[in-house]
Amino acid sequence: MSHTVRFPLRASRAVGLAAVAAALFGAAACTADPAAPAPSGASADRITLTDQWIKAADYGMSAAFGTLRNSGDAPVTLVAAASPAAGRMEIHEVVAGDTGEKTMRPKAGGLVIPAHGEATLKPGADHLMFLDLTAPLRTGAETPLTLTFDDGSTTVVTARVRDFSGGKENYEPEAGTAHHG
Ligand SMILES: [Cu+2]
Repeated sequence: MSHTVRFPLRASRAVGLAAVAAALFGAAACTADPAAPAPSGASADRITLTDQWIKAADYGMSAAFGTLRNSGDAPVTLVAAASPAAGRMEIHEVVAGDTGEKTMRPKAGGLVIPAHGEATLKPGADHLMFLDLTAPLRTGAETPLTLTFDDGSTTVVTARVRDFSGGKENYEPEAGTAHHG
């Protein structure tokens, strides 16, 4: 008597588990949809970069400059930059070294753009450093710059390469390994 009851129970439980498994895999496939857009962060929407340009260079290092403006009610911090023209990029500041010469180094914590204010990137001061150039930066060429802000949001701008003979700061030796050039 008990046998005839148990078999149908086991069978129906197995079917039930299979149905649950199918439902779980179905849900996982939906959430992993690569076409789903990333949430757009607010910081990137509030920042504009104008008058942007990059110093021409044949190899090694270069730098990008311009004016970052923040239209928002809260400060925004630029935390990273990237470009296909550079193996890697850093946000730099320029400080006076022990002997008075200008030395550049990564800006700790990134570059803050004040609420309803601006941050200027210029030779001899804050700049976006190109390290390990992937190809010569020729005058007149354009390259995209991807800026990443504190909330993870990003914006892409195009910058043109310009001739510029100034801004030859030294690179603080202990700050990195890619200071050749
Ligand atoms: Cu630099």
